[in-house]
Amino acid sequence: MTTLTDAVALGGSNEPHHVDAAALTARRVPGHTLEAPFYTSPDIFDLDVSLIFGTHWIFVAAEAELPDDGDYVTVEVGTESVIVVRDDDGQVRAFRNVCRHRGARLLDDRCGAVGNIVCPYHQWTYGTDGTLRFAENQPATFDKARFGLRTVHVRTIAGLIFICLSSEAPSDIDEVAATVEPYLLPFDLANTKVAQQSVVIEEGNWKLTMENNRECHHCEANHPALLGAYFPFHRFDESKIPARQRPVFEQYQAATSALSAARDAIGFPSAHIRELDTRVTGFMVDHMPLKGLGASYGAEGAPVSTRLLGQIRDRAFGDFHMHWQPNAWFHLLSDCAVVFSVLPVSPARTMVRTTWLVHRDAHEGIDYRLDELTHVWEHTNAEDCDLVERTQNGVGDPGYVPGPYSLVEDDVEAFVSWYVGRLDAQLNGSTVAGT
Ligand code: 3BY
Ligand code: FES
Ligand code: FE
Repeated sequence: MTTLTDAVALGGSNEPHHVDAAALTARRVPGHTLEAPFYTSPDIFDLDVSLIFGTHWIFVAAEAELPDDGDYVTVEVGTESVIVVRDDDGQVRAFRNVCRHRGARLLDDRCGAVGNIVCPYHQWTYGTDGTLRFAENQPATFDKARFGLRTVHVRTIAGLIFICLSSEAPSDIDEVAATVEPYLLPFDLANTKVAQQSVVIEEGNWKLTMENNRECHHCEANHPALLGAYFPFHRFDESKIPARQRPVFEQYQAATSALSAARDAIGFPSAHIRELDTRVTGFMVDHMPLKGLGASYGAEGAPVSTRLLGQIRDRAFGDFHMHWQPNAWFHLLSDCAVVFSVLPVSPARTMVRTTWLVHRDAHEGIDYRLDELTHVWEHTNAEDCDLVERTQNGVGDPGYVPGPYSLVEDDVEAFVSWYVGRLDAQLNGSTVAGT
């Protein structure tokens, strides 16, 4: 029997337990959820920030969030903060949000616009190209050129901005960009504008947020609004469709054929590419029809904006989506795009930033209504937020043991196996360079 005195001698129950991450990854059982420390331990959280978020390409913003020179967003990953800013020459650049004088945080707001970046402490002043332009009371020998902001790798792909915090970024990004651009460019996201943005803090580990996103097994019971738009069994094996869903499945099959014709009409690529756990920069692209009118997230599949995006000509262009490891998913429709960036806050807190994009010339109240545009994902996000919190509560309970994924949770398994594989590779000191 353990007495209270023993517990205190052992460090007390409130002391953080240090975990052996390498042992945990080594004994992970494929096809099963992770062991509890992956969702609860501060040690694993620190490793996730440094080895997963710190060394991979993470999605942070749409270019439409920075329409003008000097527009910026700040990106917080654990205790790290990055400024993503549009420079005067129109280039998107990224810098550590840390002053080169005595280390003060430079910008506090989540987004804004600057002429220069001025430190609030002693007013060291940096250009949007990161160069130090002004520093008072320095000796004659002071060389401003040595104290520019520290740069962070940044890469835009078809209007989507990705950063990598490590000194050496995975090199397979070129190959991935070349593969996904033919799918993304026809939507011309660079010529969209932000119609709405939401930030939700979920009370759960970031991996639970991602796992939840990677399956629609929970959709029928939890997402009434989403089910107004989505068939709940995209890519399900036909033999697994229950009898009660047969009639809807037949509508899905007809809509899939129509979508294929719409794609062919504009030469849009048709291949479903799934490289979720087979490369350093894991991703997946897929295209599925929508229910009812099949156009967008409006009632009965109705459009949500009068202005079609890019080269899309057929309103019934379904939902093209891209999943990105470790932190993003994207839905591109004929008249809007909804992009999601997930950032870890603490072991049991995660930020989900959702951005709704419409054609740059679409006017609110004339071409689109915000409530119609955002209805599906405002509801879906709130429902997913509850599911993530519910799961965090369960996996943090001493009664939790890992459970098996179902046949329709293969993308959850792919996310987890990518994560475990990448963590393991980094713990063993292998190179981060892409294959
Ligand atoms: O957000 C997603 O992409 C997945 C698929 C549909 C709903 N969801 C959980
Ligand atoms: Fe930024 Fe001194 S810390 S100017
Ligand atoms: Fe969901």
